[in-house]
Amino acid sequence: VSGAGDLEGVVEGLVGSAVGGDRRALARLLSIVERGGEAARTLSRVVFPASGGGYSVGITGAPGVGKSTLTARLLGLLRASGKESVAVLAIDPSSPLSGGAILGDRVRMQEHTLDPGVFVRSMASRGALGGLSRAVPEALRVLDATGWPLTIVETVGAGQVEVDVAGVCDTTVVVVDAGWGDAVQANKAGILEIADVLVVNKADRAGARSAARDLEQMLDLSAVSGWRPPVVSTVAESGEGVEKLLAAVEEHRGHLESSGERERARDGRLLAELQQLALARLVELVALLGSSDSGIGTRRALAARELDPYEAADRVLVDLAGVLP
Ligand SMILES: Nc1nc2c(ncn2[C@@H]2O[C@H](COP(=O)(O)OP(=O)(O)OP(=O)(O)O)[C@@H](O)[C@H]2O)c(=O)[nH]1
Ligand SMILES: [Mg+2]
Repeated sequence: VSGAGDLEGVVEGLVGSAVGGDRRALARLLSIVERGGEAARTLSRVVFPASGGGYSVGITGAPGVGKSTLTARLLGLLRASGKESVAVLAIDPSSPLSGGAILGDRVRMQEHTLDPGVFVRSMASRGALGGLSRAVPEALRVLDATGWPLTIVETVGAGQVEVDVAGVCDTTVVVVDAGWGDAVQANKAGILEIADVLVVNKADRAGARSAARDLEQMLDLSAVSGWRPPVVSTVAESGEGVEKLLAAVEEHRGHLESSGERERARDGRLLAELQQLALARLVELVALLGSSDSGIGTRRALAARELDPYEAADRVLVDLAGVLP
């Protein structure tokens, strides 16, 4: 790829192929999103106008609680109803070295890989600016714009990254398991606050009932107004309770759509994205100013006590207006 026009042509070609059902083209587009940079910006510009109608369901929770097994069950149910095609993004926020877990997910999804109505892809952070919290909403828009009206996002782990990533979905499902002794920890990580649906998986094990009871009590205490997250018990291994989970997700979707909350939340997420991007750009530009003539002038004036730090900061911001394209 030599020039900007070429880049745009290549990206548009890939998008066209992906819309036509070419999975390798779609996979390449998602690699572009993962890598970030100029190609990702071009891709964002190409797909954005055609995105916005898709629905996303985030599934998050501590390692090993059964997210992939649940996801595979949900895929089975959704595809059996034959309604729409479903994409799955498996997100690994940890280092690329932990690729084993992702491979496990692929194996688990294998029964669905021959279904043309299912697309499964894992994404890892490649250290790009903003990392996964930038890449995931972009990946969702690419899927949305290329004909995938529903995406399930599985996030491994239980930290701030998961909260951020799960927060970009329309409906967030938080999974705990029956042996749940870390209620307080999950609460600390803010993971319960982002839940639209709560799942106690491995309900075939001792402790499932008390885990569900604990969750209900926490919900009682948190005095939510509006939507109260339902608590669903499942045995992902056997499929028990998964219909109820799907019904709870659909009920939440119905609630979002009838209350107008879906658009409000989506606009709010776009605003947050804009703020993040603008801030990251600003940090870059301010750092660049240090070596520019006007930046050096401002620093001299500061050192000479001709400007105080507030005035110097204002001058830096005014100078930026001249730097921006
Ligand atoms: N007993 C029991 N085991 C389950 C159930 N659901 C999943 N498992 C098992 O729990 C283990 C982890 O399941 P996964 O679906 O890979 O869990 P995960 O949350 O996707 O794990 P990571 O992606 O590694 O965080 C596997 O050995 C599953 O077979 C269940 O309902 N009951
Ligand atoms: Mg998994």
